[in-house]
Amino acid sequence: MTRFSAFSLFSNALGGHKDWPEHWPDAAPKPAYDAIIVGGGGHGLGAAYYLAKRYGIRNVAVLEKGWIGGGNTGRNTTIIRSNYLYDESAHLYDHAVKLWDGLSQDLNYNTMYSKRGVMMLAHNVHDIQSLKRHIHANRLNGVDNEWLTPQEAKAYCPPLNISPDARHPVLGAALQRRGGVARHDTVAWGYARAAAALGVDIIQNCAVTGINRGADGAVTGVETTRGAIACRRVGVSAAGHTSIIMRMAGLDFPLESYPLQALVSEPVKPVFPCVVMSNTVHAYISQSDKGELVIGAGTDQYVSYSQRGALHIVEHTLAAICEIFPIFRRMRMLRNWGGIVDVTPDRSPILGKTPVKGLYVNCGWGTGGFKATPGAGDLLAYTMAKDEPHPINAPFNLDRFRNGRLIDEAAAAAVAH
Ligand code: FAD
Ligand code: PYC
Repeated sequence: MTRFSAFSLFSNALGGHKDWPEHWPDAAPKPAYDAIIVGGGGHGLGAAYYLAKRYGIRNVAVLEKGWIGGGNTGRNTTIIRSNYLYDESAHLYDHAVKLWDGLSQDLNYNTMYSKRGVMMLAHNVHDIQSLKRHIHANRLNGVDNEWLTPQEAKAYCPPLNISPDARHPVLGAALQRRGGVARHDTVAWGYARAAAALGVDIIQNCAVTGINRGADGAVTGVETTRGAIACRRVGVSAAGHTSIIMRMAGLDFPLESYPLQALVSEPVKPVFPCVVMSNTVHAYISQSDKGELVIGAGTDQYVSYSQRGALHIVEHTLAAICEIFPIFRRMRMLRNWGGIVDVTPDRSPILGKTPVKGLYVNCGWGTGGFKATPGAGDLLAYTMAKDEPHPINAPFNLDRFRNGRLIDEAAAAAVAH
């Protein structure tokens, strides 16, 4: 039934954990866990690991409806960077980039994080102004980012076509040298193995179908496809599906779910030394250690929960890639796939407490949450352990959609929204 049975231990649930809170309602089942995380992606597994490692909360279960890492964590193009415009975002994403740095050592698992540089292309005057604004804002926040002329961009990435009569002329580029890529599934596996070693139960093929609440409205546990589990602290980290789960607790979330797709080419020898993103034509590309060109497209224009995107979206992406890198025109594509991303109105995540006591949320990372994986896990763990947000994630609260303190990062990604 489970693919990784070593992780799938119900030991805590069956063993009858003794330390339930004193004020637990008599009629309610005693809590089996000190904390439950819904969603076994990198963020959820990371949160479980940090709960155990940093706060000694080891009696934790991660409930995953499919298999760990089978969601967006295993479907993305793995771009890691922190060149976001606003102060709040720079702090958030740079916190994650700093954690990526020591992650392989921390987990004793090679995440294959490679700081090969992320270059964002400018094709018109607006791009130049916008990218330079990002560069200045980033540097004020201590985040590295620098401007390159077209010739410097080509020297950094030789396959780039900088001919002035190209269809998408390159007028310059912003380069974050600390940016790069990692190997997506290693992150899920690394966190899972390290969390399991600290006592966390990872339960696959176990979808959460309901959130139980007591007379005072606080969380008392979850209903799942494998039975009810009592717990007073539940963190939801179920990218793409958050609004469905929040509705189980009577909450409406400002999220829309869209398919986002990517594809890889046949493997070739090393030819592409960095990551290139074009925000204007919605295309991004790198080369994996297996040799495949990893190419990402934009989101579909319609909401959907299907894990595949519309064909005309990838056609547009491939046309743009072939114009910018004519060297790749004869490459064959091997496979493509999609994930479901949940997007907020300001394209920034929601990470913190919810109006329901004991219910915490990490969502809305949209097209850009892989880079945030260690940071999101770390901050969700902090918020759940202390029942208050860390200063880094405090601005990313739900209230901002009521009080208007939005953090609009719509220009931060190369992905069409
Ligand atoms: P997931 O890995 O999706 O984990 C959530 C888990 O919740 C899933 O495994 C799901 O099965 C589970 N779940 C859902 N409902 C339930 C339920 N009811 N009960 C139990 N479990 C449930 N980000 C970047 O930073 N850089 C990129 O280059 C990048 N490229 C992308 C390209 C594509 C094609 C896609 C789809 C996304 C991309 N992203 C990128 C975004 C990034 O992948 C996500 O933001 C990130 O991986 C989210 O991680 P997660 O752990 O929150 O989600
Ligand atoms: O956020 O860097 C990013 C990204 C690249 C592709 C999809 N998201």
